[in-house]
Amino acid sequence: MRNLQVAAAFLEMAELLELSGETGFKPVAYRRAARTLEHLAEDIEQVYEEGRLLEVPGIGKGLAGKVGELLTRGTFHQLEELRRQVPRGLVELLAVPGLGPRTAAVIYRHLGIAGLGELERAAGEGRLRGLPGLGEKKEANIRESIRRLAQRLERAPLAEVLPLAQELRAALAAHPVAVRVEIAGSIRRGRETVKDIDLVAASARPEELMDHFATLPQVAEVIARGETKATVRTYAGGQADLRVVAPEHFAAAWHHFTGSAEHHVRLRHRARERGSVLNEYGAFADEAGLYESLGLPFIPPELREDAGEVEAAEAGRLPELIRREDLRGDLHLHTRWSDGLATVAEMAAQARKLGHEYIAVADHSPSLVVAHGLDARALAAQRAEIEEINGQAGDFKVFRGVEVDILKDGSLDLPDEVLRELDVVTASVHTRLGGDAGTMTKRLELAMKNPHVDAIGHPTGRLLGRRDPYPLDLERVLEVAAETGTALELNASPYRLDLGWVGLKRARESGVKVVINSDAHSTAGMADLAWGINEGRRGWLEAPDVLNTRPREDLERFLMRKR
Ligand code: DGT
Ligand code: CA
Ligand code: ZN
Repeated sequence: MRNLQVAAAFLEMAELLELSGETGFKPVAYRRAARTLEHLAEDIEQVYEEGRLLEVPGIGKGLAGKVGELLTRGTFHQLEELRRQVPRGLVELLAVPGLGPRTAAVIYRHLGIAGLGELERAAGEGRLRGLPGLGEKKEANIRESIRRLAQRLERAPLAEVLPLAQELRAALAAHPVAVRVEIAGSIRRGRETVKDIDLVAASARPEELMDHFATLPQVAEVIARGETKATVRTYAGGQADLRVVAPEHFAAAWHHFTGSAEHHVRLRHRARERGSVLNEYGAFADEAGLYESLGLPFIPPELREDAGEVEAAEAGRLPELIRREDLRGDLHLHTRWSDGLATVAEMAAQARKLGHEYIAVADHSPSLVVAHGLDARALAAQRAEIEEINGQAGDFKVFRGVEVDILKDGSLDLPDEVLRELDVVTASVHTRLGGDAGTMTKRLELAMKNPHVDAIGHPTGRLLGRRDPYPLDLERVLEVAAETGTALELNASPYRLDLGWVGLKRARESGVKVVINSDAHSTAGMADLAWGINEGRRGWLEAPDVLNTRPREDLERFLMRKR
């Protein structure tokens, strides 16, 4: 978590330097350090505490000092200085995909434009073309990017917001007048995208806590402030709300601001039927007490979506939700053989550190040329490497697998003789995503009917905030998955979370097995499984619904069934 935050601060620094006209090596150095940190498997905080910062590639004395300042203060001096100097509207322009700091600086210098609204107008009026480095085409691209950005700015992926929310929570909780501070809203419910950060605090002195909130280094501006509520804009770009309540009302308020609004409607209805009322001013020791007052067991936040959880609670049939500790392995990992950054051995070593009992290497197949897909010969060569690792791995096992492309007619990108030899075959669609529901469903159906395919990777192809799922008859897919004994992947990349929670819930109800995979392309990416667990919980999954909670022999039996 901290690694990504330090990386983000360095990226911001590089951008601010370029916006302020700096062209030398400095921005490059910050960027390089940021990239290193993004892929660093070790926790930077630990590296810092052990005094080993200078061993990290790309981090010299100067940057090491800044890492130290970031880890202890959450910011560093030069960054604060530049944030003051560079106009905010200019920074805002960088949110436009494809618009870099150099171009933004040019637009600012020539047209005095600092702000998305102004940029949109200028692009619409054709005033950008003709500026140094800007033509008609680039102007059109900027117009299109602004349009897409407007949609995306509304909701950000959870993974981009949660670390900041945790930081704000901790900073508030550290203040002497705070009795308790917690994250609420969609973040607490683990929704895959969120609109803003909701924080609830218990304190007898709300004014002081809100003063503290307003001056946190992460806070750029106070948007609104009342007696017990403050809304701020953070440097990351989003908003954060803080509500402060008296300690005796904390549990009720935390529950209220956790939502969802739909879940609350159901609860209020139930309260009325039982002759009581439910609002944020109730006095409960904790949330369990609140549910108990309604004659219900505690309902975990991930389930509070009015998706049947109140009925299930009433009937004593709430699921026992899967936890991260339940996972014993990860069956979709890319290595340097295709487009991954680490070797098989490095991925295996990291997996053992994470406590896994097994992994499957699943590099791409030949038709995915951009990702250096593997043909039969490359797979055979990889086999030798994997067998050597397994020879020295004791109880740990590396399964041989592939992420084979589902081609346009539903056939697979590798012949059956090749697939038969592998332990785990995950079949995914990566190209020709534009088909109609009939076509796309048929492609998945045919892939599942192949006797060697164990799972379908990222079944709907969605990329959160960037690409819609392709149209699919999910009920038909579930039917064939159940018939053929094919598992569906819950791809744990925080930008996919595919299959999503609504589909997962249906998969479970249909008796279809799910496999939660990181789809990691680096050792650091293997930690993404946590996002998958979060989505799985929202999808009501229990450990037995998920293939990779099984002990190895048990998993091997499942994998053998289909070939
Ligand atoms: P978001 O922000 O769109 O990702 O989703 P939420 O659920 O965090 O929504 P938000 O931030 O508007 O409100 C946080 C919680 O506060 C929400 O889940 C329930 C409660 N809440 C807010 N506004 C209302 C309302 O008008 N009626 C009810 N019943 N509850 C509300
Ligand atoms: Ca919210
Ligand atoms: Zn894939």
